[in-house]
Amino acid sequence: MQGDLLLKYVRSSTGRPPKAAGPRQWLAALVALVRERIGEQWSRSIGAEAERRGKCVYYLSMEFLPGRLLIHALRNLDLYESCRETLAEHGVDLSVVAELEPDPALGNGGLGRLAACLLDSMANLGLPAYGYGIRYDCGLFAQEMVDGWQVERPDPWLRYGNPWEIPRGDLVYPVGFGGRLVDHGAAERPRYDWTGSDEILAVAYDLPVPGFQSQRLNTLRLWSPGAAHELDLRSFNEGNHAGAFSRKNAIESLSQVLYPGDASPAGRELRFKQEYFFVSASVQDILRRFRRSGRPLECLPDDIVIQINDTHPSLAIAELMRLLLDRHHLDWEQAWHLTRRSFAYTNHTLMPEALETWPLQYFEKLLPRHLQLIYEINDRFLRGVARRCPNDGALVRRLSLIDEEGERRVRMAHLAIAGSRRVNGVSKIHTSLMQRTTFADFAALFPGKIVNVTNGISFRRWLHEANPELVALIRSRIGDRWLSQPDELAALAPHADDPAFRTAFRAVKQRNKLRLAELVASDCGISIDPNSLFDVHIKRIHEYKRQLLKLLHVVALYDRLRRDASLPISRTVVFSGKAAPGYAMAKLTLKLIHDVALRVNADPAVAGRLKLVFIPDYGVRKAQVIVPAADLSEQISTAGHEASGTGNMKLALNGALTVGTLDGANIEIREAVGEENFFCFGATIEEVAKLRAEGYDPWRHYHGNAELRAVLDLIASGHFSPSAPDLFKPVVERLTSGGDPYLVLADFASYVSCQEHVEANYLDADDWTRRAVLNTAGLAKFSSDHAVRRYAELIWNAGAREERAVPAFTAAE
Ligand code: 26Q
Repeated sequence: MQGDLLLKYVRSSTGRPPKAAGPRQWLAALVALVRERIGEQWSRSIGAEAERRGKCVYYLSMEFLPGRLLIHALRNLDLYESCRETLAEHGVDLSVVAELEPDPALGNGGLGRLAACLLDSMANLGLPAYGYGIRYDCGLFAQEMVDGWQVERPDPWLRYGNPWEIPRGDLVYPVGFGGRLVDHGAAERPRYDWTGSDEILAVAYDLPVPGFQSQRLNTLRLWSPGAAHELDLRSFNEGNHAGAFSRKNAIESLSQVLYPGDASPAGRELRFKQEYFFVSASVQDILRRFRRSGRPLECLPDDIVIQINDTHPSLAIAELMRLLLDRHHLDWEQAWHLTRRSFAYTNHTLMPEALETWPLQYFEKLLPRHLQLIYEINDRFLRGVARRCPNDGALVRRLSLIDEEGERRVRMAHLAIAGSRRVNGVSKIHTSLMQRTTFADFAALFPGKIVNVTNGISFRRWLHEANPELVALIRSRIGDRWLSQPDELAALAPHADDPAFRTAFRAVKQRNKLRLAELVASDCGISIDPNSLFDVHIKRIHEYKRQLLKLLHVVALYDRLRRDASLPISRTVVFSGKAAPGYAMAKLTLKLIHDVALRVNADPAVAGRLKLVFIPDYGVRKAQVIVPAADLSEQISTAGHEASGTGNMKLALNGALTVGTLDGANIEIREAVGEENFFCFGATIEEVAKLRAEGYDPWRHYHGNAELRAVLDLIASGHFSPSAPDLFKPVVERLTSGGDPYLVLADFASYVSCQEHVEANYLDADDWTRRAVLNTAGLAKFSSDHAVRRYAELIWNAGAREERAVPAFTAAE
């Protein structure tokens, strides 16, 4: 039946008979089939009827990493098997067709993938929601490795168009920059007009967000500077060709790349403009939809909530104030009351260099009205602080929205906290650090405002789609309700004690390992042993995530094997991840991984018992192959630095055991799966703080640990870079004379001895599998469905459809 329909779509959407169709035509037909199935749902979901029934959540994010949609949608709609069979009958492999779909890599890492998982869960729970972001022409760069050096290439994911998107020529908003302010009001009641600004247009493009077997289909709305792409014809006709083109280029640059180079002032200014561009269009769109409901503005916070994903969209707070004051002519108190109750802010990092601030200069030049509003917000806020804590000038300076030291800057996190109903951290420990350290003054001022919602992941994407064999096995034991009710995955735990189940579980893992081995063979030209321990470190390359600690361990094992070839080691270490283009130490780390791999993999003394591979161009697609195949998940950040982590959840869900520090969500994962099923090592947050306070000296570890010294000396000696013996000296210096800011040397001994434990445990394959099953079952509560329920209860005051009967959500203020 579905098969016939599919054949019909091949003809109607490609103009070819099925026997003449190539993979691109099959892709078009499959998309048409899915679109037809979800189109009806979609129009019902966005109809006014559906929206009136629930509070609408607007999720604003500079990043989205939704991954490909075809297989996800086919599985959600239960069409996967029938379509696979129809294609097979025509000699076509569905997985080959699926590879042709562009992967919207519109994000860097965790924050963007979290946005996608939360949207998935909101659709699954029937909660009306829109994601808002930018339709970047080039998403995150594609990573190529040339002799071990990262080379960034543009990823023009829209080259052949995006089969899923719907351009919304009817949704276009003007967004202004620059200009000046004119006061129109009377002296006691000023009213400002922001005039003369350079206006560009934002055009909406919609992508569907289907839920699992649910009636609800949500929308990811991405903004593009659309109609403004037109050349300025008048200027062109007047002979100003260069001027007309340069304006066109300036406008288009707004959505050209995600994270334009942060090193130059031009790059920073462009990023600032991107933030305002998408935020202004989104807030205008939100108000338009709200106005259409016919409800009075006072009801705004009852009907909507705007969740801002880190501070990048926090200009939305000033933008809503501007629209309420200047367009809808509310007075300040009303406007501020509505604004503060409409926003909520999620913090994703406490690292000082990642806390966003913008120079006042940018506001003066580009957003003068918003600067004025931020001054006013700050003035009123600080007067309130002074009333409550008189004579504490230091406190006022610490809380101010403006950092007065040096070049004056707006502290975006302070704006976000002041303008939100709730602020949340993304793991228990991260939230507690927010309350006790970075935002302690705010926590004291607004008790109860900073709350915790530990991150979660979509089980549909990270199990159902990534690991279908494991899903079939789980279904055979506990059915499939857990796909829509993930908490029920916990019912798998007793099966860990069933030897037959363990055997089957291990066989699935083995097949997934073979699949990864194929990827490694094709991507890296290296053959790896699927019977070895697959030890996986996959995430952005950053010093705090400590790829170097893993690498020192590899070099230590290598050195041991060189001395004693009979050691019972059998391990494949897999790295994957991208470095920020301007982050020299991260890039040098990649080169070191590459050079160590060359040496280790070729050394006859190692005899293949230790392999090191780096899989290039990490992203959602590669993750979906690596994650199901991992035995060991490396979550080894310096305690206190990883806000949560979500890769840790994906790997444990797929039956990897974790070796990890007590950081971020690792702590909660360890609690959930049982301490005995988690390999914990390293300094705790308190110990890290103490070490630093005492004046941490990496040399002490260098001199006190012979193996560590040998490892560092080997790297510094040029052993891995014979043609450029000094190449890796900066790495070794960073870890020694450079002060080792992320305490790699301090944790080395503890890490190596923990890994000995891992090694010994892995020898008992059956018991390892038992513990792997307990990891899968224990991850039940790290589903993003669970996280969304918590957001709904604690922050949004919104019930998912099925829960709306539950009374008494307390108002969040
Ligand atoms: C800041 C200032 C100027 C320019 C860019 C930025 C910037 C951009 C992106 C700062 C941070 C980010 C991204 C942060 C991020 O992805 N954080 C991760 O979020 C995950 C989801 O909550 C967590 O699991 C990770 O622990 C956290 O690192």
